[in-house]
Amino acid sequence: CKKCLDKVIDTYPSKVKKNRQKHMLIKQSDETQEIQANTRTIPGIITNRGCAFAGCKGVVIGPLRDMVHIVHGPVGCSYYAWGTRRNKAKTKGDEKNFINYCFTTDMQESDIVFGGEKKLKEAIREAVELFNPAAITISATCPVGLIGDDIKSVAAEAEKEYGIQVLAFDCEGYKGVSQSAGHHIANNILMRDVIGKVEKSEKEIPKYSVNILGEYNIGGDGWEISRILNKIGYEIVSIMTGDGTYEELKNTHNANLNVVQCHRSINYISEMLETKYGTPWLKVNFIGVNETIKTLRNMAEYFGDQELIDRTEEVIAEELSEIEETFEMFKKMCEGKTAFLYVGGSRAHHYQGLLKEIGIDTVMAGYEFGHRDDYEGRDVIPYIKLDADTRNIPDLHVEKDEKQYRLYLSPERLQKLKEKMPLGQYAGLIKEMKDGTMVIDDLNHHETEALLKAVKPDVFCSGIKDKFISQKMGIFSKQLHSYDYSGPYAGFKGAVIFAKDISAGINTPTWSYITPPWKKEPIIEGKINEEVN
Ligand code: CFM
Ligand code: HCA
Repeated sequence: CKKCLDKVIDTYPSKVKKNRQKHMLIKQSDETQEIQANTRTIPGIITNRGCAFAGCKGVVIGPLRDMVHIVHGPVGCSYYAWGTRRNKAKTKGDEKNFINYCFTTDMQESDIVFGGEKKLKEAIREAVELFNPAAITISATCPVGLIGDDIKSVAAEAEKEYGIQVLAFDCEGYKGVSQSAGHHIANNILMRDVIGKVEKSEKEIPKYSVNILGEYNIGGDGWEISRILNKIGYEIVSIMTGDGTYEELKNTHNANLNVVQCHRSINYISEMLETKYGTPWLKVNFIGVNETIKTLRNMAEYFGDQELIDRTEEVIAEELSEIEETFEMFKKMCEGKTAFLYVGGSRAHHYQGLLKEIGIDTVMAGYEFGHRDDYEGRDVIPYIKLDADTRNIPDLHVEKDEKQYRLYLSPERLQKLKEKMPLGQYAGLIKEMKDGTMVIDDLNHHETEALLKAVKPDVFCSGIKDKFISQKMGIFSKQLHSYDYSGPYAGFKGAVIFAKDISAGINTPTWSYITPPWKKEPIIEGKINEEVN
């Protein structure tokens, strides 16, 4: 509520208050609302954001399982990026899978002083000799950019020497204002150097061929989505990048539709694929029963064949009949509760429908690093002012590939469909929120604590950095990044697992044994001194 928000920011020095105000709003559908996003966090504020390295290596390229991903930097960055996102991967046949490993140059002080290129060359040699991977990536961490190691030349030399692709990512942590910069860097290199490498004739491309973009197989979500799509009759060419492979990635342009789950992390590639190869992209959401059904129906309508449409309905009916009873039971246990959602750049939107289905209202939602289009919809893109941090990560310019450009649908049919479904479009988080609910960008720890105290939602859906703040206050917290080691949450069966986990978390008697700090301590109210200019 407005009063809560005012109270939260009232304790700030005036400059900070002015800044933070622009990152918050109370939804009002009779107004066009604007939010400030993708700008620098004020130094000193405890943010949940990560860095460009996390977005590039940790999020986008890390899940590709048949490549060796070398982290060039101190061991801490490597350790941090080691399997922590729970992006699952399985070996199929004799394919390679290095997902359980952590490869690092383990830079020491002497490497920082004298340069780390020699160590990097050595690491590539070792990786090739020991693992013989399909390709190698090198991700730069902060010190690499600061000392000026030339990872691109090392990669180019290694490519010649070993005859495999070695991709260099200049994703030093300090680039941009968050993980988001790393997504962009990763998208550019994958598009420029990997996608498009396999030429196929039209006849070789299966009719119902799709790519799943922005799905990282956290807790097995990608597997559950693939199971449903395969059951209907779709062929998945490439999944980007959860349990994905270098070999599949090269083929990404050989599909008839791209479906985009996480818009934030992959919209650069989805746009470039359309420009270069003519493949349209459809914004989908496999989180929640209704959203999954809507997605499946949109996909079937895109292809337009009655047989596929009928098969889609058959699968929906079958899947629904398997979950309905259990789902209903959990709903009864959650009905009437409220939630806060604070996650990276898409889940704070994607989970609102699923929560609603089990009777939970979202009263506050926000992204760590979403851009204005993730909040307000892609229509605002032309009006977004780019600051220096964003301009630092250049857009990759692509043009129509005369040889491989194909239109599956006529431009007229595509235009018609665009009026019915989010093809090349995303309406953003704010649109679906109820009037009076709060939207907050880059929510920090002070604001988290103050708002939890003021609003006391029944569940706080967030990540590891703030989970325990909430639980020590007696408010159940569900991690929407790692799923608290549960999942999958996608699709029909995933919705039931989610409902079960939320219902257990809300209804456990644990919370009544916790006395929140505000019940036993006097609260010191105060104001931080204004800065002296
Ligand atoms: Fe996309 Fe993601 Fe997310 Fe993201 Fe992330 Fe993630 Fe996330 Mo953690 S790609 S934006 S950078 S859906 S790692 S799998 S959970 S913050 S909301
Ligand atoms: C990242 C990864 C992360 C962190 C999750 C969390 C993930 O931001 O680099 O803070 O709980 O999903 O693993 O978003």
